[in-house]
Amino acid sequence: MIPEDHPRYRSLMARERIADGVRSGMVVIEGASAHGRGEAFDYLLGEKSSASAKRAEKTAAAFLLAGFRTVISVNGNTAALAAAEIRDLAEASGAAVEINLFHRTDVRMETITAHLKANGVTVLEGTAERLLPLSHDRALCLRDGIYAADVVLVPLEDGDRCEALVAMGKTVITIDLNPLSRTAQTATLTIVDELTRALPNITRACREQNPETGEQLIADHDNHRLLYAALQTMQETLTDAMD
Ligand code: PTJ
Repeated sequence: MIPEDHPRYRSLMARERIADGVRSGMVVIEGASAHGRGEAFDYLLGEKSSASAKRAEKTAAAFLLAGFRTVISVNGNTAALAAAEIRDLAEASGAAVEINLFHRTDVRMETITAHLKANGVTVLEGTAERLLPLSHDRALCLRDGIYAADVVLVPLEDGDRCEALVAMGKTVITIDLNPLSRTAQTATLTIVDELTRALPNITRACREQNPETGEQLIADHDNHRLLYAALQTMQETLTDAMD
């Protein structure tokens, strides 16, 4: 039992959710390692949403609201950490939700689907086909889901699918605490922020944003600038710590 007044309560609770996810079969053991890498980068952000991340989150809302067919792609870590936040974002943005796993098994697909549904998420279901040009199981997706989408949100992604989706002409938004990852470097829009902070910020922007603001955010979007700003924030944290 983690006491609420523990100074690292939020971080420890997230770790608990990942550990529970491993125990229930929702999260793969590799997902626990991915989470630890995220935690390390979050320290460098001061565990808060930077000004550039907040701008990225508003721009993500603009892309999602402007999309013709938008899909939120959910993996094991995302489901374990943020099922309720995914539900709220899907409702606010009108995006569909599809499960896409790197370590795909039928049992994991069923466990994650049940967990999302229990949290009020409507999950796209059907027969997945090998529709993406990838040699692993992330190639499997729904023809009327990720394959047909013009805008896809891929939180905590592992690289080559992001590249493949961009090459297919889709707008790919990622949430990744590591600004140096292949996903972060190749996505159309990279939100360098922690998943459970980023999702509510995007949801709020979807609820509040007017179309003119959205159009302007998309027109001004420059992912290189966002990545540079995230690295600068991390550098400032390190410099301050050394003073
Ligand atoms: O559930 P599966 O089978 O699809 O597998 C999911 C994992 C996460 C194991 C798989 O996608 C993977 O190996 O991912 P990577 O390559 O480790 O990339 C995950 C990225 O997410 C890393 O760059 C982490 O820094 C980042 N990350 C981890 N936790 C968070 C995060 N970013 C934002 N918020 C987090 N909570």
